[in-house]
Amino acid sequence: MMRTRAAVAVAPGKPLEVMEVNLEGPKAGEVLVEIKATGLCHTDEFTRSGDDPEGIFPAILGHEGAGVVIEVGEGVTSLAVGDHVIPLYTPECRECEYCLNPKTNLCQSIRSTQGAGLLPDGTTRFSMLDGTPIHHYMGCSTFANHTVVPEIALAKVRKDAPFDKICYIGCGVTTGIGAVINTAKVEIGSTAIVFGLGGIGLNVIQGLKLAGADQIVGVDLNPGKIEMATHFGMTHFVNPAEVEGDLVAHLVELTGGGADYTFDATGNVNVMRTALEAAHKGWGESIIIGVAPAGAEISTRPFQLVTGRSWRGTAFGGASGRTDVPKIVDWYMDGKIEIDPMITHKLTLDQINEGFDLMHAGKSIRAVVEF
Ligand code: NAD
Ligand code: AHE
Ligand code: ZN
Repeated sequence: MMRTRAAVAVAPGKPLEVMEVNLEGPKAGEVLVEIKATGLCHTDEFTRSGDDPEGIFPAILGHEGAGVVIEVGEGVTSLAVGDHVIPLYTPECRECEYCLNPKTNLCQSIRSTQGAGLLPDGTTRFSMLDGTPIHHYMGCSTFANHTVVPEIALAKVRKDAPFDKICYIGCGVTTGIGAVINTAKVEIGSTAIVFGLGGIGLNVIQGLKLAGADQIVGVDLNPGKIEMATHFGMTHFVNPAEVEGDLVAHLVELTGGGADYTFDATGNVNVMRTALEAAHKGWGESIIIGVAPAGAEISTRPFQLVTGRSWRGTAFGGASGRTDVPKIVDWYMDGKIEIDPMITHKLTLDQINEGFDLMHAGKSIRAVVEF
């Protein structure tokens, strides 16, 4: 048992509370990681706010981290003390029915305990100093200076990559770029529309440029996002608040009949409908990335699908983390993709709630907490 500092989500809708917590050492198949940096993703805020139907409290949130292996539990063979790692909320056991099917990245080997805020043996390693158990979150809990993660949920990455940048590969970068490359499999010369130019949408844009898309339309209510999106490859910007008449009709005209690929990175179900309907008749594919509020449902006229549009979704950009994440770290180190401009704010753990304020104000792309 050791002590570490963590930002604890004590109750839904409450600010995180930074405190000392107890952390038990790694059991069989588990690894103790010292987190060096973590990003704040909109999904953390979704859970903190109380909107996530899967939200459990008290919990240590955070799923976009990077750090160093401090101790390995019994039977751990793929990692050693001193390795640099990125925790994976979508693990890769390489043995389950899902891992063995190339059509999905959704490893299910530990999904039930992970969803219950526990490690695979059904218990938690975190507790308050008075002994109250604290739940894990998405199997990662990176809003803590130290965390325990299953071996199958850690990608080993090169040691020369900076933690304060590659932590973002733990969710936003991989989700956005992967949605383009793994899920949509966008071809050179495609047209695309990206709804929501935040931490995920900008990475969709970066992925589209990498894939060789010709037209990349960005849609956002916040014109403050134009400069950054243009930097990453956006060719046209549309602010729905400034469009007179029907937004779908406007986008269909702008893309010459609808886009080959559209992406929702807002989590708003009305936007998801617009995205589907702005996809090209006959072949357009719309990919849902955004996480919608509890109870929200998507709808459209079935005719939209009958006439050849398809609706799809993606988690963690379709990436198999232990295999793909080290490669994305290489892409960053080789200059194939950019991360630095998107890390707009650096915070200490004590300032973590300011990161959520910046997110709400639309002022940050990614705020990163450095330990
Ligand atoms: P963010 O807050 O950084 O960005 C959201 C953007 O959407 C903002 O720029 C905002 O101005 C814009 N927006 C909001 N309403 C809009 C509207 N009606 N029309 C156009 N633009 C609008 O959030 P983020 O971190 O980029 O996350 C985006 C979504 O993706 C969230 O729902 C998050 O939970 C989800 N997400 C999903 C996955 C996955 O694996 N599927 C991974 C990470 C995040
Ligand atoms: N708990 C929410 C759904 C949350 C969700 O969709 N999570 C994504 C990752 S978002 C990362 O920022 C995911 O990977 N889902 C797959 C899974 O198995 O959870 C709810 O609505 O219940
Ligand atoms: Zn995320």
